[in-house]
Amino acid sequence: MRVGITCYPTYGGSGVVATELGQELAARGHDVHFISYAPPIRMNTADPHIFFHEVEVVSYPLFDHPPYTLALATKMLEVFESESLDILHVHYAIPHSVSAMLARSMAAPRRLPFVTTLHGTDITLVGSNRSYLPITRFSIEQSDGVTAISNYLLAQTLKEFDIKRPIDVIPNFVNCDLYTRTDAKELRAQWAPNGEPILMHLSNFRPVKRVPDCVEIFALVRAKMPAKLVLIGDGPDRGAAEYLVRKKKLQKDVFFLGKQNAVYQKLSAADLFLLPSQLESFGLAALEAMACEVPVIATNVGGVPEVVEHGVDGFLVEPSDVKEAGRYAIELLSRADRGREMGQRARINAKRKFCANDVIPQYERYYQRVLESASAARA
Ligand code: GMT
Repeated sequence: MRVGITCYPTYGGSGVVATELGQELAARGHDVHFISYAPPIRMNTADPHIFFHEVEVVSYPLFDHPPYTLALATKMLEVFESESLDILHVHYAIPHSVSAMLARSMAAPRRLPFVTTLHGTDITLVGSNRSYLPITRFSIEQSDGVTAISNYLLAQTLKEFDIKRPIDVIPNFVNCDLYTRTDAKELRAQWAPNGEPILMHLSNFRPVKRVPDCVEIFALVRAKMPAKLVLIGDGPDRGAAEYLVRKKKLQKDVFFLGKQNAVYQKLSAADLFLLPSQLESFGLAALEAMACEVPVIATNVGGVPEVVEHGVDGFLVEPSDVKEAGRYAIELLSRADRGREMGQRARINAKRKFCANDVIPQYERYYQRVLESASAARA
């Protein structure tokens, strides 16, 4: 199949999932054409089945906001024509599904079906804003196929958007061969030279992630035992987290790594992963940690309980309940095995439910279904 994929190429869950999906499809022999304003961060440029098409957004003094949605639609059409795409798959409804809808109309009577995958804030935060709700609902209704990454997000979409069309749940996934616990002795020695337990967090540091809560939780742990905190990622709340670290005089124990690639290598050094988000439709970072045998303390919100089972893979607490999270962290890290057994169970569950080898064929079958119904509709 020749698949066009559009996503946000920056650090963020939806872009990561889209890129990994493209990579997995390419590994199965499909030709994958990424269409975006920059190459996605985790894109493997060496794969001969992977191509990148840059959307050039022309500016003009009249434009306060250059119309990216239109330039993207034009590029989608161009790639469809030059590469004979079979299908377009857009990740994050806004504005990608609107561009795909325009490209499909421009391509007619030739067939350019498109699938929209909903990831979370495109429904729960941005899409439900009244400035975007009607057009988001319209583009979801008009998509040839729609998938959501968790049962929670499916229910939320049906409720908030009053959508009448079917939406399939295809969960996020992890490459279980890549995301596996590796020997991280060097990293451990660098961050925790005296064998201290390492707590870790990975996100885009947006307010919804509540990164300062990681520091609060860590401070409770640190008051009871020597420990280190490694924060991976960057974004609007990094300053607030750094300030809190200074205020609590934890500078020697907290490391800010900024944006990182190959996070599986770093995750393998962790004893515990923290995801104290206000809301998560899935919580991909928690899954990546689980695959690397790291138990997770996360908030009991959105789709997280579909990923992390309380008391099995880690623990779930209410948002902003840093005290409860701190108690669980201290309990886990005080165990004789420091949570290793829980981490091993976490990997077993991650593999059982969310392994790329099982999830990618679901996408392939879904594309096939969409292509068949699109040709049936035309006939
Ligand atoms: O919150 C983020 O990391 C950004 C956002 C995105 O679309 O880039 O993430 C959403 O999609 C991820 C991948 O499907 C999910 O794992 C996240 O839970 C979801 N974020 C929220 O719902 C807040």
